[in-house]
Amino acid sequence: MITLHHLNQSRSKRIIWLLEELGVDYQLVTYQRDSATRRAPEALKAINPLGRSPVIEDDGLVICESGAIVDYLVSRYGADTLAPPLHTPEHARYIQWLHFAEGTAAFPLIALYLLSADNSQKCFLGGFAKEQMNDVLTLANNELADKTYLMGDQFTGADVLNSFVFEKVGETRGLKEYPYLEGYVQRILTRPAAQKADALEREYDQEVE
Ligand SMILES: N[C@@H](CCC(=O)N[C@@H](CS)C(=O)NCC(=O)O)C(=O)O
Repeated sequence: MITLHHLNQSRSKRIIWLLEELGVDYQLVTYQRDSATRRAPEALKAINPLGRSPVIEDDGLVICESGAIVDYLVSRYGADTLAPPLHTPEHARYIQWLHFAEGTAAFPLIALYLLSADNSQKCFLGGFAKEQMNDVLTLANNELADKTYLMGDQFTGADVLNSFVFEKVGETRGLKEYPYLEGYVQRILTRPAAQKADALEREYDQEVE
């Protein structure tokens, strides 16, 4: 059985969502952030020396990094459904979107979040991150102008992975200026597996009253 080391209010919710989409057996080991430092507890370092989530264990294999986890899980359990066929241009584009999520889209989101914790976005980094965030959202909005999902008609692991940034931006500032992206986010988040992940994330989040 797959084990997911899940930290509350984190990128890990996407992995619950993916496991639900795949319909595989899994169990959660849950951790709570320190409410002041926002860091994960020391216990998480027993499975990932960096003490970060998500982490999965499957057949004795431990894998960190949400992009790698999505790639691994889809390749092993959902290659026929949640990814375009291997060795096709579509598969190459799919891999590009997988890397985009953590390699490009997450940076401005995290920078803006950390600056907001300091109550100061009016600085070089704040302006830089806002511009990059708008670039990311514009790119995704244009891409989705004539598509149901990032890969066209097929819902894939890339949609699950990229949802982290789009969902968070939707919650904090809304996506009205990006109507195609806004419709897309509503569409993917109403999938039963996404709703289940949301419910489980809330259930295991001790910060939610
Ligand atoms: N690029 C990594 C980032 C992992 C990461 O930073 N996770 C955060 C939660 S979203 C975390 O565990 N933070 C706890 C800490 O830094 O102590 C991934 O995609 O898995």
